[in-house]
Amino acid sequence: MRNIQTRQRVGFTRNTLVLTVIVSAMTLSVASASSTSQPGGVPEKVQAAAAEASAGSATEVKIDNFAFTPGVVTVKAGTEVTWINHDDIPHTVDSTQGKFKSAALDTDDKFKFRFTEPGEYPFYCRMHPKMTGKVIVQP
Ligand SMILES: [Cu+2]
Repeated sequence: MRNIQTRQRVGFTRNTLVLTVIVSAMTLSVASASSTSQPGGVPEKVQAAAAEASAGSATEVKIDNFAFTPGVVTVKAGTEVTWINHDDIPHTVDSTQGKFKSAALDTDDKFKFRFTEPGEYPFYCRMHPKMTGKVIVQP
């Protein structure tokens, strides 16, 4: 009985030690990660915010399998939207309001348009008029 109790206690102590080592190792790696991530004095959170901001000023619409994806994009005024054709056949991007009109886009071709005025801008493919989409521009 005594022996078992002693063994259990030893086991408990060893587990605690291992746990302590793991926790301190984690603390160390977290500490070193946060210190190496800001060599230029830019905290991670600021970098993430900057990435979000730049993502908001450029948006991509993929043309794939006879569809615009996403079909509806909402962007801030001033955002440049890029359409890229991933299909093996040509498509176009035409504003139904005559605001923009792409050439025939071959595979991997891109068309870009910067939306400066808030509003709704429906578009379609003039080769396949059932392919439609819309850009919503917010102030
Ligand atoms: Cu098309």
